Amino acid sequence: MICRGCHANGEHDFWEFCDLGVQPLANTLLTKDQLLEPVTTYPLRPMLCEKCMLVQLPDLVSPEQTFSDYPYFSSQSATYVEHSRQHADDLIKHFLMGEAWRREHAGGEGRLVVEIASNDGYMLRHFIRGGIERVYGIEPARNVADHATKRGIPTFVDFFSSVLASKLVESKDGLVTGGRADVIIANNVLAHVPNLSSFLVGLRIMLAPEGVVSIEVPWLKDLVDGDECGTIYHEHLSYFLLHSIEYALTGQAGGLRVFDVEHFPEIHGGTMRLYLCHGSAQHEQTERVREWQSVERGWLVSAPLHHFGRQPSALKQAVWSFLLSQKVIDRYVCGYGAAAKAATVLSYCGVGPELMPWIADTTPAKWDRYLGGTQIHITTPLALTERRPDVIWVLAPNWIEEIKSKLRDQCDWHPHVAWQDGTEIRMERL
Ligand code: DWN
Repeated sequence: MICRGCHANGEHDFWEFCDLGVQPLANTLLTKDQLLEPVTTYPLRPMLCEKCMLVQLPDLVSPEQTFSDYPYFSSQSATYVEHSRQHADDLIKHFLMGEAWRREHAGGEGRLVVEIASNDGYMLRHFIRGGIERVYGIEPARNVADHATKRGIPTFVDFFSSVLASKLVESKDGLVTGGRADVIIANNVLAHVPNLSSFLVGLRIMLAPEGVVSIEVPWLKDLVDGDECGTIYHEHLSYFLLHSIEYALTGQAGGLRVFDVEHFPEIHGGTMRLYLCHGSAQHEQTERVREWQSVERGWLVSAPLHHFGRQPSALKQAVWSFLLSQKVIDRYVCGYGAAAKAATVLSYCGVGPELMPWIADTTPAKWDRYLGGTQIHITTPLALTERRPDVIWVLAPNWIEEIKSKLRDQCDWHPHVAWQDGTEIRMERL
């Protein structure tokens, strides 16, 4: 194994982070006919690189296999849409209207914003609304990119890499007008990238001299402290600390530096947002970066990473005890939110339709499919009103407040709502 971050490859450089058994890909959503066919499973055993502290899975699955037809649409969560609107407005205010930008662009072609993994256009539409002259997305999943295109957001269907970055910067015609970007956004994509060096070099190639890259990625410290083993699945190849990203940036992918960092504990189980620029750019490093580095150092000394391996089996016990206790008193339990993290948890715990027959989800692309590895049916939220379950287990606990509020509006029979909180399943009356 070669570390994706620092390229360490010694036998003693890696340490097993946790063992989630063998599982199908989290977003394997089967049709009824496919239920009779074998499902391919892959080991889910992330390793920790002791040199750069990057937790990672080996490349077992090609990105094409995972992302060619993708059922995740960022716009499904109002909380996330609002978070992204504020993010876009902040980027415009701080980096696209300032003095540095005016100096660099006097007489130029206008501001350029590029988003990598732009999904259904949930974010870029705010830059178009904000009057930014040139905006485009890069999204590998054609079915998702089509939604963005229909919304009027130019979207280039491909995986981002150093080769693609050079091609796009040089491009003179067509959808992409070429040139270097003033702002590059890469939210919830770094974890999915097999060739991290090529990705980071691509950012450097594509970034204007005083431009800014804004990256959001789940923070490993939140994953560990919050016991969130559900967010470990094959799509997520890497689990980052700021430390491991800075390590990668000083290696082969050098040339960029982190100048600011922010924490969003409520987004996707705990997200860090990093701001990067060229090493020679004028953006000064903030005090927040030094504080963050020191928090991570102190945390690593307490060695929590070495204890995480116990978390999955503790969660399995909690899940079984919750489901069996409901079965004993004859309560009808359904799920809500067929998230990728739900697939990991249910598959690892061995939960099937006999304990939870269906999951409601607002995403049309998931309806009438079965969660691979569990064979649980996914259906529309209308099923809640029709079947009036006693307990609704929210399987996307990262959006618990938003979902509870929707359920309060829809479920006038006041069912119980359950959700995972670390290694516990909490439950309350709606
Ligand atoms: O990196 C990734 C991220 C950030 O999101 C991906 N690889 C895939 C995805 O992970 P996920 O599937 O675990 O994400 P969510 O956002 O936790 O998924 C929530 C699910 O719940 C979606 O299927 C949409 C659904 N949902 C719903 O039915 N009603 C969500 C909300 C908020 C709702 O109100």
